[in-house]
Amino acid sequence: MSRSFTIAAAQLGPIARDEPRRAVVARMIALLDRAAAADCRFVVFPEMALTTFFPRWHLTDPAEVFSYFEESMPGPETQPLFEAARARGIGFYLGYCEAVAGRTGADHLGFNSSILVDPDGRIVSRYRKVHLPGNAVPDDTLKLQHLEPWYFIDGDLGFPVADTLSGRVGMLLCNDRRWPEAWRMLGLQGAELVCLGYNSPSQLPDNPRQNPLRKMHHLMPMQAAAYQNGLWIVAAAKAGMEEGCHMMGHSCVIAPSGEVVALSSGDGDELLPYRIDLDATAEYKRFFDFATYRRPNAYGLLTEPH
Ligand code: CDT
Repeated sequence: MSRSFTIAAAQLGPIARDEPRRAVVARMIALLDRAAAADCRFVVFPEMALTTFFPRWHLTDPAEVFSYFEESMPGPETQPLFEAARARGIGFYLGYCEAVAGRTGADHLGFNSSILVDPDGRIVSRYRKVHLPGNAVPDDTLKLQHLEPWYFIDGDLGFPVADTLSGRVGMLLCNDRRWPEAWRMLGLQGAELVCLGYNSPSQLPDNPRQNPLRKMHHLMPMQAAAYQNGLWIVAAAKAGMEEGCHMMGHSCVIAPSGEVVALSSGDGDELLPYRIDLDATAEYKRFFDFATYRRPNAYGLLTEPH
C-alpha cells in the first residue's frame, strides 16, 4: 500500500440540539460520497461529531446528558457510517462521547473520545481526551460556559499511535492541540500523521481580547507541532452558528514543514481533500533527530506536578 494517498478533513456545519443521530450520520455519509469521488483513503470527522456541543450548557436533566453519549461503537445508529465507509474503502477518525457503564447523574458520564477506523472497517485505535478545557463545576456567572471537566472523565489511555494507512497514526482532540506535550508524546512514538477533531468557539466572550487572535491561536500551535515533530496534521472543525454559538471553521491540513497546505473556506459541511506523502516526514524527523539531540535529562520539570 502506497504511503502517498489522499486524505480529507470532513468538516461539519452546525448540529442542532434536537438533530437526530441518523440525520447527522446521513450528512457524514454524504461527505463520504464526496470523499470517494475525490479518491480519498481516509477522512477526519470533528470532535463530538454526532451531536451538538452540549458542554456549552449546564444541563441538569440526566436523560438529556446521557442522550449525547454512545453506549457502544459502532452502535445501532452509527453502524451505517461504518458500513458506508467500508463499502467505499475509506477509513475514518471519529470523535464522540463514550459512555462508561454504571455511571448515573448528569456529570462525569464518560470520556470525550475518538477512534481510528481502517479502510476495512476495523477500529484500530482509541483515544480519550487528556486536556479537558473549561470549568470543572458549573459557573452561571460566565457568559459562555465550557463544562468539559464537569461532563467528562480525564482520558486514561495516554497518547496511542497505531500502525495503519502504511504509517504511524496518532489522534488528539481539540484543546490538546494547544499543548506541546501532547504532540511530543506522539512525535516520540514516531507519529507521521495526527488526526484531530475540534469544537472551538470563534469568540470567547469572557476573554474578548483573544477574539481577534482566535484563528492564529488555532493554527500556530499546530504549525509548530507539525514542524517540531515532523508530521502531517489533518484537523476537522465543527463550524458555523450552532445553537447561538459561532464555531470556528478553518479545518486544515498542515505539512511536516509547518505550512498550512489546505484550509476550509465555509461554515458548513465541507470536504477538504489533500494528497499527502508520509515519506515527506523523514526530512524533518532527520533534521530534529530526537535520538541525537534531545536532552531528556534537562526536562525533568516537564513531568513533575506543579
Ligand atoms: N472542545 C474544546 O476543547 N474546545 C476548546 C475551547 C476552549 S475555551 C474554554 C478549544 O481549545 O478550542
